[in-house]
This record gives sequence, C-alpha cells and structure tokens, in this order.
Amino acid sequence: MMGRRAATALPRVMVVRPGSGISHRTLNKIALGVMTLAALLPLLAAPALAHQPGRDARLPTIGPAPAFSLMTSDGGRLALGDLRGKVVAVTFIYATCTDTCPLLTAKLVALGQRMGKDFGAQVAFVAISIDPERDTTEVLKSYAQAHGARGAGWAFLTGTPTEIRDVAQRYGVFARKTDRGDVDHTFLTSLVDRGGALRVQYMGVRFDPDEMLRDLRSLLREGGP
Ligand SMILES: [Cu+2]
Repeated sequence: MMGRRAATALPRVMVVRPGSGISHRTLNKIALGVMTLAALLPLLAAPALAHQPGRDARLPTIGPAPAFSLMTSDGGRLALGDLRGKVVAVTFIYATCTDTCPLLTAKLVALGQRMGKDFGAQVAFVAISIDPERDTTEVLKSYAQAHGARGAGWAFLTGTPTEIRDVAQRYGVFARKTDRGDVDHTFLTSLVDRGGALRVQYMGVRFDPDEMLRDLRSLLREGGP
C-alpha cells in the first residue's frame, strides 16, 4: 500500500486512514496543490507529494496562492496582494471553537514571537474566519486580544458567507456547520512567499513549529519577488 510506504519513508507525515475523517486530526505538512478536500484525501498518502526538505533545500512552489480580499477586525479591507513582499502564513479558524483552533492560534502566536522583529515587517500571519455569521469584526478583535495575537504581523479576517466559502474552498479547506452550531473543519496553514506563490501547506495543528519556523526563515532568505 502506498500509505504504508509513505509512513515508513516519511515518518513525520501522518497518513490519513480511509474513513477516519480528516478534521481535527494530527496531520503534518504537505506540499500539495490547492484542491478541495475530496481531491486531497486520496493523494495524502502519496509519498512523492509529501514534502520533507533537506536543510538547504528550497521549498517547492505549488502555484499562485489563491487571492482574497476580506474585512479586517478593524473594519478595513485586506487583500493577499497587499502583503506582496512579505512572507505570509494563511490559516482558517473560528472564534468560538473550543477545542483545536485555540491551540493553532497559540502555536502561531508563539511562532510570531520567535520571528522577532521580522514579524510584521517581513512576515504576516492571516487568520480567516470560517464562521462569518458569528465572527464579526468585534468578535475577531477580542479573539485576537484574548490570544495575544497583536501587533502589525497579525490580521484576522472575515467576510460574507459566500466570500468565505469561496476562499476556503480555493485553499482546500473544508468547513461545515454542525447541528449544534459549531463548525466542523479542517486545519490547513499555507505559507505564501514574497512573490505571492503558495509554497507549502501544513495540515492539522500538531505540526512541528520548528519546522514551520525554518520554512518561514527559508522563504525570508529568498528575498523579494
Ligand atoms: Cu476549530
């Protein structure tokens, strides 16, 4: 089985077991094209697509990062294109998530701090709400404050349900409201280089933060677009 081979050859990449679902699971970094979850699942086990760079390897380029223009928690607009020249991490969360989104946010906040003065100046983290009905700009603002996600490096974005559905889909993120009112969703954090190309995606929340830090620094070293 391909899955077994992938697990052996690439121990850091967790293989999705058929039928296990993918949401809130501990998957690791992948370098796949942007695709819907349905298309993604059968490919996750393919070893050729799993990314594991050597120390000096340049991250592969997946393709142009899907563009978006959404509302910031300050009520302004932010487009991915506005961040050209910076290395950008794009992730998807929602404010009332009680289990895993807070973990992911905390992890990214810690990474932002580790980036030091580059964070904000050269690196931006963008968290897009996948619960636009409830995540108003106010809600996102207090979420950011509560999680210590402050400073110029951070943006929390929301939009109309249609805008959000569209951007989530184009990044390969699955999100669905459950009967209880929360959102069942996948975790996918994408790194975009200074020129706007999608370079690597991390699935789940249990990825190695040191690895993401190395990737962020590697993209910084590449210089401008
Ligand atoms: Cu969540």
